[in-house]
Amino acid sequence: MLGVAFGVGVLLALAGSTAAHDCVASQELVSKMVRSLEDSVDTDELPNPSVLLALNLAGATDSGTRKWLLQEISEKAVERAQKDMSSGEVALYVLALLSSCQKPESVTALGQTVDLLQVLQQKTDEEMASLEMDGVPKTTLFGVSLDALGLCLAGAGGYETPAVALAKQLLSSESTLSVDTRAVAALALACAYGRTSLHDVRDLLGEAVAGVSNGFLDEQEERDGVIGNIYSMGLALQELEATASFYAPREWDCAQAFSVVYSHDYSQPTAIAQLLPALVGRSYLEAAGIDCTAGATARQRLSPSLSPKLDTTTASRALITVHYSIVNKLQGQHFDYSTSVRVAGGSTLLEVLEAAANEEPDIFSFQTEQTSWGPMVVSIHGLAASTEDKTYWQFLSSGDALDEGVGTYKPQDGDHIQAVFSTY
Ligand code: B12
Repeated sequence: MLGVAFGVGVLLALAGSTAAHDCVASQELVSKMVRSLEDSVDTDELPNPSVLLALNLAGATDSGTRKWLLQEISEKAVERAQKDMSSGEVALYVLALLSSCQKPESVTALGQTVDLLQVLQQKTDEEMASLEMDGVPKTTLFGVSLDALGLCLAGAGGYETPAVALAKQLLSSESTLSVDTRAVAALALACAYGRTSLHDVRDLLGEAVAGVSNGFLDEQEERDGVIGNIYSMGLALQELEATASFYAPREWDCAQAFSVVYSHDYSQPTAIAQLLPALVGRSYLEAAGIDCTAGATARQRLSPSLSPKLDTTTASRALITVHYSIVNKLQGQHFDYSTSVRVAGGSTLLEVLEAAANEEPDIFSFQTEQTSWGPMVVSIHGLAASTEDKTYWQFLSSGDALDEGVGTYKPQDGDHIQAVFSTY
């Protein structure tokens, strides 16, 4: 373990991940975000490893909620890791455990012990086998990036092959990877860069990280501080925090990037959890180097009942009309149905879908699955998304893909929403 701690220290220094600038959010904002993460912890839902990781990186290691979350994560790891968890999920569990100073290679709960690193290595191998055979991973390159980061930070083997594959994808001229994926991939590569002794590999990894960072800096300059969309900013900021030495002597106008996220009120726990580390000048790259004895910021946990979550004004809101279409031109029997529904202004898209399904259940019935980002629509009109075929229901407004899901997006009067069965 000492070796691991030393290795991580070295790679953090190499990657320049200590905040080399003044961009750190106010204590008030950090405390507000920590409270909102703590309040988001719901005993009835699956624990969210991103929340535990963020609380630890923000130094909020003294709360009861955090301890409960850690216990839940250990229990779910023992129960689910080998059964129904994706490689990326296992990787997030590994990062959450590392950031809690727990050994992922020996997670004990409910009278059982599981080696989560071995599970992660095995699942990463499956991702790589699929990537080599079919040109696409079993899940996504975002997942593979988390895998490489988890294995590398844990000091385990098996991170180098995915790191090299990710570097090649990042450097490919045909690459269309999202900002979110590029950010996590670059964090993984920065970790691998600090560990590998092979010069060729190091050069390749360094070139790919520099490419991602410079691409982000260019985009920030061109788009008034925005990199990707408001929800990719958290991971992009973490990447830029962590890779200063890869884009030196170029400098990062972090104040401009921070002003973009300050102007948005993030409410989803996973969005806050991806952003908070960057706001305290840290990144996932530091997950294995946390001082768990220091409860840096003493805080009172607010009772969930004190944080108003429900908008109770629905009844008095004026009605709006939303046009809604469902389109499948991809698989089996093609279809294209449209309707218009009246809902109270300020309703979520989920409420629009429910109204349409209530009016014409034979056509607009749908199913959702609870995820770390809220309800995800997994089936409409009996046609289900499939991870195997890499199909999903994509949501658009007037032809533009939404940057929020049905649980958060609030359509305007006259909005034309389309759900289009698509591939990714
Ligand atoms: C990969 C990915 C997808 C893949 C998931 C494929 C798969 N089966 O693995 C696909 C292409 C299907 C997808 C779809 C969508 N996505 Co997406 N996705 C991601 C990405 C890049 C990584 C998620 C991940 O793998 N996490 C790691 C795993 C281990 O964690 P997990 O919790 O198990 O991940 C699951 C959820 O994240 C879920 N999921 C993925 N995207 C979304 C979006 C929403 C709204 C919900 C509720 C769930 C969800 O799928 C994952 C696998 O089951 C994130 C980026 C990010 N910053 O997190 C965006 C991200 C979560 N997606 C986003 C969006 C907007 C969407 C869409 C709404 C886009 C659209 N216009 O249709 C749709 C969902 C529509 C629906 N049917 O409800 C936003 C969410 C922002 C927000 N505030 O809600 C993100 C943050 C990207 C961004 N910066 O805009 N996505």
